[in-house]
Parts: sequence; structure tokens; C-alpha cells
Amino acid sequence: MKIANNILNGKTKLNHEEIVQILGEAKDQLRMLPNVITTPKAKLFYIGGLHGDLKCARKIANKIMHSDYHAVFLGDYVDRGPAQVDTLLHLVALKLQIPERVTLLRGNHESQEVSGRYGFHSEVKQNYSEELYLEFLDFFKVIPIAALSRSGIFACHGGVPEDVYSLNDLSSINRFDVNFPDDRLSQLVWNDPKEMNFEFTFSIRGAIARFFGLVAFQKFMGNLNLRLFIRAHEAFPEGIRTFFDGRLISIFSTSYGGRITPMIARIDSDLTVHAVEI
Ligand SMILES: [Mn+2]
Repeated sequence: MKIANNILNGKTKLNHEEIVQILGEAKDQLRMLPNVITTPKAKLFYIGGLHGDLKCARKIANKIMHSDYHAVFLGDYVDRGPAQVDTLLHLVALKLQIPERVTLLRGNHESQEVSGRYGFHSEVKQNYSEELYLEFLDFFKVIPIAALSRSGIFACHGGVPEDVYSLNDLSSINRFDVNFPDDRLSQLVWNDPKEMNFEFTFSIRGAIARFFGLVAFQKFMGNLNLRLFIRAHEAFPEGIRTFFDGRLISIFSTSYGGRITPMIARIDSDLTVHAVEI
């Protein structure tokens, strides 16, 4: 906990032993959690991909700590950005400091096949070691995959997967793998919405992902009795975009070096949704 506190007070560039220790504490916590986390009814923040943007991660962590809101991070903490290890550890520290008010979910980048190719592996190898990269992969394995608020707000990184008809279909998946061998889990972190009247179609991202249309969305919302769907995964210049008559909200929370307006979504006690610039 001392390390977590130091990180939240600005400490970066931790040494190998400190990182192993804080990841160990976080793993012990996350491993025990179900696939789908139950979050409060309202007073929620939803945070999109951070991709190594420590500046945004710090601003968001401060905002959360000085509030009484529960924060759901939608994954993609690593790859691409300038400070991937420090960004990830900042969120891990926040989770350890106020566990009851922070939910960390897994993005498609929290896997070996993606983080091995898009920057995280290189950053860890350059500044630390291959051995430490394996510790991070071991941490990725235990991160939960979705969150459901008591008011019916579903959150995950990507979107509606094929062949999921109930909460139990998600709860029963074995998530503990460095990649996503289960196709439903893989689609949950890879799929994208498309504002069209179809169920599923092939994606420009390749065979791993699908586009889900209005038909799939309505079935999923009905089957799970949901009010709202919040996801990340796509970078829109305005940082936030709504689909399907405002029932799906897509958010992105890194500036990508100024190309994007980083946003988070805030749900107040009256269940109104607000886009908040970071
Ligand atoms: Mn993603």
C-alpha cells in the first residue's frame, strides 16, 4: 500500500522489485473477482482507453479520488503511448488505494498477442526485462471483463459478442489466459458498433472481430434487461460518440498527442449521462 500511495503522489519509474510487489497485491485482489463486476446504481465514471497517457491517467485519478463516484476503466491501458508502464501502475495503485470505488476491466491490448506487437513489450524490455513482461502478462490474465451497474448499465471494452444470451454466458467463461481463446470473450473486447439494421458482419479489423448492428444490440439489451451500454476501443476525434438512439456510448480518454479530445462519461444519481472533458 505504501508503493500505491507513492505512485498516486507522483512516483514513476519504479524498480523491478516494487513492480513485482504491487502487481502481486493487485493480482491477489483481481483474481478473486467474478468476470462481470457489479457496480453501484449511479454516480459512476466510465473511462476509455488510456494507451500510456500518464497525464490523462493522473487527471482522471485525481478527479475520482476527490469525488464519491465509482470509476469503471474500460481497458487499453498499454501500447502506443509514451508512458505505458507508469500509466498502468497508476491505475493499479488507484485500485489498491480505493478498491471499493474502482473497477478495472480488460481491453484487447491487455493480451500477449497485442501488447507483444504494439509497444508495451518493447517498453518493458527496454527499461526492465523479459521476465518483468511475463509478470505483466500474468496480471492481464486476472483482469475482469465486464461491469454491470444495479441500474442496468453494461460496460465492456469492445461490444456485443455473438452467442451470448445471458449474464451467465459471460460469467461462466474462463478468462484466465494471456490471450482470448474463447471467441465470446475475444469479441467482447474486439467488436465495434455499426449504426445499421443487421445483426453481425465482418469487421475491417479482420477475422478476430465483428461489427454488431442494431439487431444484435437490441437482442443483447433485451436478453440482459439493460438500460445503457458503455464501451471504448475506438478513437473518435470528439472523444465520445453515441449510437442506437443514445443507448450505446463509446468513449476514448487519451489525447493521442493532441489529435483527440479525451473524454469520460459521468452518470449522476438521476441516471443522466454527461460527457466530461478531462
Ligand atoms: Mn481496444
